[in-house]
Amino acid sequence: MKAAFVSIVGRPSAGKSTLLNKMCGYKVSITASVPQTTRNKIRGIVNREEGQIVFIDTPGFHHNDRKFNIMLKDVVRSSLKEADLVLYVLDTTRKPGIEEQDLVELLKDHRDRIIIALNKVDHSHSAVEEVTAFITENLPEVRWVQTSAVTGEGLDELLSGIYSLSPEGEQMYPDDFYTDQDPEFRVSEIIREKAIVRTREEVPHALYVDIADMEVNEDTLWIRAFLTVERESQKGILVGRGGQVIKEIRQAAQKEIKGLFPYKIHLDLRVKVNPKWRKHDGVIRRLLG
Ligand SMILES: Nc1nc2c(ncn2[C@@H]2O[C@H](COP(=O)(O)OP(=O)(O)OP(=O)(O)O)[C@@H](O)[C@H]2O)c(=O)[nH]1
Ligand SMILES: [Mg+2]
Repeated sequence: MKAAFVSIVGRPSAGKSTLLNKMCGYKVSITASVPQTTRNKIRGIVNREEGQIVFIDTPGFHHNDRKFNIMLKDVVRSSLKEADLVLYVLDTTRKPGIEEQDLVELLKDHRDRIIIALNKVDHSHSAVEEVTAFITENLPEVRWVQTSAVTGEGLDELLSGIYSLSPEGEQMYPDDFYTDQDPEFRVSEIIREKAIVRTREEVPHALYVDIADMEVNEDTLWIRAFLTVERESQKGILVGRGGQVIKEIRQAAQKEIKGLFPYKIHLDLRVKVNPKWRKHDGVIRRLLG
């Protein structure tokens, strides 16, 4: 049977996580319209008769000098080393820029084990011809498929292409696994997504989630979590007037978490300030896994 690790790389917001979720049939990776939503290597598993594909979603590759971004790039480089194949996702609603050039340079040496998704073809601003031309010029010989992670267009073809490039091997996870993330991590990601979509500008990037406690007592899963930001002003935004924003985040997260566990959910969610956490290697390493 076929068995492969496939690393999903691409510019922030290209649709890597949305594509992964659609291929797996489950939401394994959070998504949002702000760039750099994904911070960890997240595994999503596709099981078919032909074999098992383990996808590794990666943080978006970003052309920026801040420490966090440099470490994100390292994550992309290391997953190129670890994976059998690379799925390179391009957003066809944006012209290929300096980030694409950087990525193409990194990928050139892996030409025989790359497949490309030209994504968001459903979008009214999709300039698919232009982006296809960029690829045929810079990565000739590499197979590409036009996809929409929203409508599912092209995804069967993409998966078939991935299976055909995959080596033979032993299955790595049981048939019914669609991810390997531990419960605490999934809970923290759901909370983070709900906070990201309700805030803007610098707040989505300034926050991380700490799970202080998670335990089952009779029929209820008790979760105590902190949304951590860098500044008091950001804390104010997350709490909102009269606590409205944090309440909405908690309710939305609780609802989604409920779908994952056979328990009632009690989520105690608070906001905490940890100045400059993005400058501390320790916190960043822990977050990037
Ligand atoms: N119209 C359209 N929108 C898409 C498509 N794929 C993703 N999106 C949207 O694009 C935005 C970014 O999607 P993500 O899946 O979070 O992108 P990503 O590449 O994982 O981004 P990072 O984790 O930040 O690197 C979200 O608002 C998605 O809904 C698509 O095929 N068509
Ligand atoms: Mg993502």
